[in-house]
Amino acid sequence: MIGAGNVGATTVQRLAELELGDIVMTDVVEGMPQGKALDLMQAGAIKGYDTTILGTNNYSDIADSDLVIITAGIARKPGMSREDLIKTNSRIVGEVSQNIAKYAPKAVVIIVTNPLDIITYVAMKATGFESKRVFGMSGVLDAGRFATFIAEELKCSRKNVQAMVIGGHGDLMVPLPQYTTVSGIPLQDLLPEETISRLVKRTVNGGAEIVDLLKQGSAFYAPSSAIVAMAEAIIKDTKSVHPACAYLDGQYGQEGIYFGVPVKLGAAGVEEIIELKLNQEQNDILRKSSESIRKIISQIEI
Ligand code: TXD
Repeated sequence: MIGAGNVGATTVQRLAELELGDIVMTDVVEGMPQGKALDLMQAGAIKGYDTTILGTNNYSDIADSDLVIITAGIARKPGMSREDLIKTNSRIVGEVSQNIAKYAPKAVVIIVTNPLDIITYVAMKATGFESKRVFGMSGVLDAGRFATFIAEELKCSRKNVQAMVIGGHGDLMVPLPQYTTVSGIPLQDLLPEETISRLVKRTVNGGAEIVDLLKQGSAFYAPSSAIVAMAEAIIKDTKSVHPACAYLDGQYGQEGIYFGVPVKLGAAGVEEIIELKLNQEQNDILRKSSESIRKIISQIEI
């Protein structure tokens, strides 16, 4: 785990509890990953897990990792433009990626740092890894938010809802009601169109709703659960289907950019990209989203 902040440390906690493998957690802040790792090891004595967790400030400790998750970066601060954030986080993740290539050249890499669609591209270029081994987390989180709002509206179990959200991570995400079901029942048979579009809007605004409430920082409980769902698919080679920020090579009419699409995840990373039929409005948002991503990546230096 690169970055031991809110998302990084919470993900490590969840992974440790599942005993999926030994974990190394790094950060630039001295002592902090070491302190959190010690705390998490001691939790194992009480909670009952034997996962080894090493906190460190040295990249060399990630040697030969099978899976690397990048949550390192800074959040946007008041007065900072989106471009400034792109510059800073591209620089951080560019450096992290070079170290992954050096010390863990066979790893599958999951990117979490925002702006996700851009930073995932930076990581793919900077590691030099084949694109199926470098991808981002956002769709699982966004689908989890959509599922929560649907379950609340229907007063049913969240566990029954299977939601699908694709597109960019941000204003241009595309929740897909026609590919969302409740125990196999199409969502559109259960809720009127106006209600569904209200829930879609709340999903698109889902991250901002939490930022506004927290006043400081952003969501990390649901994001860490989403990362674990993807990590588990890779570690156990389950071939689970999840939305992920994946490199498109002609799929969805796009080439050379990353954005959210349904994929099959296994030990090799993104083992297949699944193409869905979309309606006109959804296709239009995807086109807009891809144009804005393409414009930004054409301007950044890697
Ligand atoms: O859906 C998604 N993809 C997201 C993305 C959901 C939630 C959070 N999302 C993004 O993840 C968020 O916008 C941030 O870009 C990252 C991490 O979020 P988090 O909430 O964990 O941020 P923190 O708590 O500020 O943690 C970031 C840590 C912090 O401890 C820094 O010291 C560290 O990153 N950091 C570094 N670690 C290692 N190496 C370098 N160079 C470095 N720079 C900063």
